[in-house]
Amino acid sequence: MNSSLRHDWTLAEVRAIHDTPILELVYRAQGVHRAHHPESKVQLCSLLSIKTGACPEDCSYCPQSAHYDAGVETEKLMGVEDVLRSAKTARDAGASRFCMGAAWREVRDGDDFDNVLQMVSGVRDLGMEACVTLGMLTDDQAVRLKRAGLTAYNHNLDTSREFYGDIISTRTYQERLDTLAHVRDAGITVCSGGIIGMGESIDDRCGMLIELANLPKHPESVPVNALVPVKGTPLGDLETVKGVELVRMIATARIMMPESVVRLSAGRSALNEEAQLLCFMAGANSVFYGDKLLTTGNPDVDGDQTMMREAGIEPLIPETASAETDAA
Ligand code: SAM
Ligand code: DTB
Ligand code: SF4
Repeated sequence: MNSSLRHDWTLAEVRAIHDTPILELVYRAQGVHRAHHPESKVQLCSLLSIKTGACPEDCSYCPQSAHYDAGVETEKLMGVEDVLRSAKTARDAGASRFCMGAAWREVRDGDDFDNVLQMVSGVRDLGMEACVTLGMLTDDQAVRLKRAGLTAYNHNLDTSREFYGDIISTRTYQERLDTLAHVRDAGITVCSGGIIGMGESIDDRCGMLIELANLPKHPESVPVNALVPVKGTPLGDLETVKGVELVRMIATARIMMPESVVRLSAGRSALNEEAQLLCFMAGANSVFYGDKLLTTGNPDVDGDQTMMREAGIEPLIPETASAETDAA
């Protein structure tokens, strides 16, 4: 473990970083970035909703919750072949990680989980990293996912411990942390981050980053989402966050967790190109790539390719993208 990585951040310290004048903050974050990551490279991750809607949880940001009517069509678990066809299309368009999301509260053993295991090994066989986000997980289920070849498990803390109850009442912060521990113990890399723009305070944003950085090991990837307000959800009428708020959050995450991949995630459609480039300057080195997130839109592939080409940004292809390198 790298002893220069810190796990003892305090709120006062993190607030001071977050609130630094923006040009100074971005300069500092870019310095940290260059010390730990190749410059001008951004990983392209594609996302697919493999099971959509009718979720029993009441997460107030989420259009897939059965508690609200956000007009999302419910769909049962997709077939393995269809998922792998979609993964191949994403790979051929340049993605190196394929992320599969299911609107489940938790994983249940049985046919559906067995099919997800087949999806994971099929994606790895295509030479891509495989990530899933399936809700809560037991230690045994995490081990089975690892055996199937899973690269990363996405499970977001979403906000601070203090604000969590204002957003979700059907599960606790501790349950989130327990699943992250099962993932870590199984030897799967951890993808965990959160959402800004849900009515939380700046201290809540910093508090969430502290929870992530003070875990025994930093998550290997940290998605920073801006709320996509969806009509019908309790947060559907909120305004989208300003680009500069994402820049501050990304820069602060980059400085606190120097080796992690920081993903500029949901909310990119509401940002112009310049704001996105400032996020990359602040240390974001991954995006969701493909016309759709789970149920909402994302910048289209052609536009992203043009933006990257004009900016001289190249795809970051991790060694773990190749199935052969991860036989252990
Ligand atoms: N059901 C699983 C869970 O909650 O962990 C996996 C799927 S869930 C949709 C994955 C993540 O999507 C959430 O943790 C949240 O961070 C993000 N998300 C959901 N709705 C969103 C929205 N409207 N805007 C931004 N992010 C959102
Ligand atoms: C993450 O942090 N963001 C992604 C992924 N992990 C699963 C999900 C974003 C969802 C945005 C709303 C939607 O499309 O339904
Ligand atoms: Fe369900 Fe996940 Fe959406 Fe919460 S965020 S309602 S658990 S799909």
